[in-house]
Amino acid sequence: MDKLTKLKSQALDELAGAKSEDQINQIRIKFLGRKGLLTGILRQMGTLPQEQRRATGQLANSIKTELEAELKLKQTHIRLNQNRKKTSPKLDVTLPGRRPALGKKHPITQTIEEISNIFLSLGFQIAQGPEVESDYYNFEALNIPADHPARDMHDTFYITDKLLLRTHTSPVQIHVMEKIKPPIRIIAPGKAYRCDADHTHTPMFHQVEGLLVDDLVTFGDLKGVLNLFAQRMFGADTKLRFRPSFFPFTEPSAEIDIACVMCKGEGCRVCSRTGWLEILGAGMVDPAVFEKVGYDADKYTGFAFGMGVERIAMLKYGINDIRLFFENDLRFLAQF
Ligand code: 2NM
Repeated sequence: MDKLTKLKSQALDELAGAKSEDQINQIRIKFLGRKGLLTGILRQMGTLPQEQRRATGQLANSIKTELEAELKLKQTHIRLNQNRKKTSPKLDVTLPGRRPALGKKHPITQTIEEISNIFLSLGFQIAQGPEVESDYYNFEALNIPADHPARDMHDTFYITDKLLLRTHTSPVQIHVMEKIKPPIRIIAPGKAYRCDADHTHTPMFHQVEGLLVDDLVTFGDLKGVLNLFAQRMFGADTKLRFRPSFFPFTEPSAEIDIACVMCKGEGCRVCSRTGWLEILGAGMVDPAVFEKVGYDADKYTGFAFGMGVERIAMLKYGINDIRLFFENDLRFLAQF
């Protein structure tokens, strides 16, 4: 029995030092194999005196069971370790980190900022106002009385009979003129709403409107400012065309075209074979508007203009459907 206990601790010692499956197998063979040390002792049981056989046999068997279990456990550990080494990648701390995918500004936001920066560089300031307006600020103060035919053009979203979603950002200019005296140089970028929807109209769209009021402001000043704007926005060789038009809030009024960005004035599908694309409406502020805000119409003159941001972006980037701006398809947005 003494020999058995020693054999057991010898086996466990050797097992503790084993580093590979191969070594474990060697130990298994050495102690439990057909010619193994423990097997040898079990074979000699018959030579023991009758009274010692039972206890010795029990001890030998329990040691055999224990060793088998220890061998198996050690083998499992070694296998786990090998797998870990195989699957865990080597860490190269000198590699650059993974760059996160960066988002960017929506093309309409980019266009608003581009337009705004041009006017900011000319000394205009940015003005903002509410999107829910009263009938007075959206229409009445802009010389569009209740029975005026221009109201039909606006496809207004009414909230109550006096409250509405602004159909243009012009009411912002009225708020500013009520608050401060000339000289005024502002632009009002923002959302406008009209009940209209097709490939060139969405119920919500963006505008940038501008207003400059001072003494001795002329239509020539308007032409100079808009020329400079168009050349910064569409390129230094951009030519403008002023066509007579009508707005209730300006007199005289004009619609302004640039030579078609697609065909350079040759005539194509984009410009309906005219060679021109409308980008702006503008004019000299009607004295009736000045009277509404309490400006002396004999003392001051001013010009105002307005443009649709989606329209500008569509012309600049050659986009044929305004709805692309509102679908938020990353395949479209990621191109800007
Ligand atoms: C346009 C065209 C022409 C305009 C006029 C005013 C105001 F408030 F000063 F009278 N703001 N914006 C204006 C003038 C807007 O958009 C096509």
